[in-house]
Amino acid sequence: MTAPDADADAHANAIREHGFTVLHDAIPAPLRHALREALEQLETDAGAGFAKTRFEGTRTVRIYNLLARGEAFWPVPLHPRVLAVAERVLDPELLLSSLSAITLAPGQDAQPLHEDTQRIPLPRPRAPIALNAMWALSDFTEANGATRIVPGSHRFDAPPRYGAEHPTVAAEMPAGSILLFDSALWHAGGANRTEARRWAIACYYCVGWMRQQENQLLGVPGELARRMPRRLQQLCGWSVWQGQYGHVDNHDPIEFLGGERERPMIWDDAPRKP
Ligand SMILES: O=C(O)CCC(=O)C(=O)O
Repeated sequence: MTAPDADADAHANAIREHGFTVLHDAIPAPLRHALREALEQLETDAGAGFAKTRFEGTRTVRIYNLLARGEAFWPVPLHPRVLAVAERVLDPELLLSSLSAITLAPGQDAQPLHEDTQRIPLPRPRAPIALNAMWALSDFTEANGATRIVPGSHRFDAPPRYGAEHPTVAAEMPAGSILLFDSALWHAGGANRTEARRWAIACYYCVGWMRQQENQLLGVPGELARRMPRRLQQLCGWSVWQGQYGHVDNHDPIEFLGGERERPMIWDDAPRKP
């Protein structure tokens, strides 16, 4: 059961209707600064360079698997306002599909138009199965590459032809905002025509019965996962969806981190045959 929350209901309805919504003043300034510092440090430590594909952006620094790269990133998937909306739109037992930094440098071209679930062989339009939360760690402007979206396109009966030309609007928002959108929405990163970088973290959730884009159970070492807040462990997949999917020999994965299973398997509840 999700707790009553009129603000979350309104944002969830906006996503269902328009495909997106923006949470303003959602990232407290100290958290935003801490995230920027952590990313800058990571870039230095890891010597992170530009990605090498047109999709990822050849003047874009992408850092994947952020949960494993520092506790500074742990609050991101747990953001209470975002989670309240995501649980409504997707599933109370949703998963973290991926968590990555997408930093556009000056000169980055526009990304090819796409949607993030376009390989999933389910007919469109459909109920949302994945949701993106784009955290604006700097202002998002048309000029610096704000994510471009096609409002209402989550209802189209097909994904875009990859890289197709189509009218889009720039999801401009001040630093500290979070753009939430149904991953079936046609979208793309914009072109950065300024002299400054566009800083963002993409926090991508999916329904609990879907395979995650990043394999969190392998990507996050057990000794780190053991220290995570329980909700974050669940989001990574240290849990069993509906008491059925994700068990290991009838055990909840959380037991492998030293935790206790929270409920029986679905078949433990099933009426026993006489
Ligand atoms: O950087 C952006 O604004 C969007 C990135 C994106 O859509 C993606 O990489 O899938």
